Amino acid sequence: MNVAKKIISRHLLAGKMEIGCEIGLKVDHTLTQDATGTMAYLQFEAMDVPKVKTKLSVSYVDHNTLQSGFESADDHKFLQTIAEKYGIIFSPAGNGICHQVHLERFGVPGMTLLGSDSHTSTGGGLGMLAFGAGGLDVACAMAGQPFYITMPKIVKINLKGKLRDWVSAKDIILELLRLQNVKGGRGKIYEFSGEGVRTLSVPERATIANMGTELGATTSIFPSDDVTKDFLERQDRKVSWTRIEPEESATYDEEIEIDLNMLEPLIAAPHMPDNIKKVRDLEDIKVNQVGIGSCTNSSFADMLLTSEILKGKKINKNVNFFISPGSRQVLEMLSHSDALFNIIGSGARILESSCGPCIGMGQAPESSAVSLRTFNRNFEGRSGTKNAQVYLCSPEVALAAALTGKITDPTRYFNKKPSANTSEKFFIDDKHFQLPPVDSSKVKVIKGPNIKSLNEFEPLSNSLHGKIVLKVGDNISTDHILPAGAKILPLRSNLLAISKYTFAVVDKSFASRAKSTQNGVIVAGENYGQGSSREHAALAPRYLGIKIVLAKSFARIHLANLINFAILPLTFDSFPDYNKIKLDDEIDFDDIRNVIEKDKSIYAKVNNTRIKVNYNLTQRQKNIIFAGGLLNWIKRQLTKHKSL
Ligand code: MIC
Ligand code: SF4
Repeated sequence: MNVAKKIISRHLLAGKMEIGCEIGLKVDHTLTQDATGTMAYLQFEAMDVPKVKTKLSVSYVDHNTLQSGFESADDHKFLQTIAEKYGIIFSPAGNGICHQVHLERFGVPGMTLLGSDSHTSTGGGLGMLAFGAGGLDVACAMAGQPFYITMPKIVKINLKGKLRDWVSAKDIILELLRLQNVKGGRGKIYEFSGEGVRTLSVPERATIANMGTELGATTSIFPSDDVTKDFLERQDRKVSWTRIEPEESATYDEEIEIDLNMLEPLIAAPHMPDNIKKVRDLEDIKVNQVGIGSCTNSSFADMLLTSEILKGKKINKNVNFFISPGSRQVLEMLSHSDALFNIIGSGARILESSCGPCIGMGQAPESSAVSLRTFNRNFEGRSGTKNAQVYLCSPEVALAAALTGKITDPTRYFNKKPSANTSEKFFIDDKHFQLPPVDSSKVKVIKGPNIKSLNEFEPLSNSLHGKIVLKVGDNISTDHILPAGAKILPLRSNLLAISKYTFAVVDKSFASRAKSTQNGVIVAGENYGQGSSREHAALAPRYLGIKIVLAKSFARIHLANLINFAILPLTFDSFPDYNKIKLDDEIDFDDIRNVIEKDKSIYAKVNNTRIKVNYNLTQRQKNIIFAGGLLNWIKRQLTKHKSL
């Protein structure tokens, strides 16, 4: 067996390890972050389970840390108190970005991790089988339910050779994005293997596993080997280590080879992570802003490299340069040496250890600015400035641009790479994690006025007379469906308020139009819902009356979120039919519930033609849709269980 199958087989609760079959996995760890966490814990609370049933659950505060009003601070207080009540570790604002901190202090090779954030896959850098999911799926896992996925193909990424100086782990994942694109990873787990793996540290592996999400992959994973052991030893967590490597005779469903010696610095140009170019082909484009941070590139090694390069130098006067270290540990270690001094002295702006600019929480670039970021997503408008040109790159490329003021190939600009010593023991300071009390009977959960109760949705009706309220193209991300940013993120606990921003960047009148239509249908192209795990991108449309999304294809997490909130995901049987439908068309689905129950074909009536549409739902998923969503269904299951 390969590494992925070894871990799947040890966690398999339902289904068979056959490609395309639905499998249910036991979840060992969960993580939430504050932007998705409030909803997830409200849902968990509604399940009426006294304590979480996982081995470990951590609630991180890292996204909404700007606190420009009372809303986010209230959310954080709610998260702190509900964590105490249900046996969850609370990691307050300032501790760092969930994925970086989980890797440092909690991750265990061979275990499963489910997180209400799409980049939970970062744990794959440590040999965890780690998935991003909607908050409701995470709530179910905390209640002891299996996590369901479709058994993916396991693709071996065979890394040969060794990276040259100034070429980095980020370039490996950008190369994979060049080869496979933002939908190439759907239905796949990327398992990294080969001699090149041994040359990559755990943080470098984490950078790669993190951005596997941009390929649409189910997840990405590395073996747990001597490099992993060394990392855990230096984190004072040797006991967590076990060796997990593929068997000699391990087989894979596909294989891709990447020769690390041949790689050169790459960059993702606006506005998609797969719009990959060679840095040397874009040289001389003027740069206005550079940022180093986010869960992709904010490790101690990334920051130390930044310090070594910036030592005694000055950032170009036309560049606004900021860093956000990934965790308190990283920041504390930088401050123990001259490293932070070098960075500050270069003219850098030092931001909090949080997601910050990656999710549009500050540092919006100037109009039409070129911004180079070491992040993982560059969807249009995500930075907070609609016409900004955001590029994704390695810290090496970012630093070259910060010094020269233009896109610059670091292999040609810099001399020998400085040897940054990252082999020392990490600085361990766990006192800022808040452990739940053994007896939580007196804990009072505090809910501020912005935290509204959950909405109930009615089950799918027998027939649906709908209207097309939106028609969009390929690769629509959840940032298009429900944008983030400093203004909208604080409304994540208030569905009524946040739903007004649904599709705001695509069509400002969408929300009011959909609400007045009620039986709204959205028509979309391929890979609908790529990107983040935010279930609000399904919840808000559902709240506005959307009952069906008819697309050419869907992204994994969003598809699950649609089902969880009883929006029926349908696909075109024949892609040219997409062209037969336009905005405001009436669309009829006769006897649809019955048809799905009996596994018959669905035909939609639109513009006097019949269009065949497909659904690919397991019995479990049908039950969820028929029940009006996962929460209704799970509550029924748990009640049944209790009364037995
Ligand atoms: C993101 O990077 O888009 C986010 C913000 O981390 C999201 C989660 C969210 O929308 O709260 C994600 O990646 O899942
Ligand atoms: Fe935070 Fe950005 Fe990572 Fe999302 S991608 S978890 S917003 S740092």
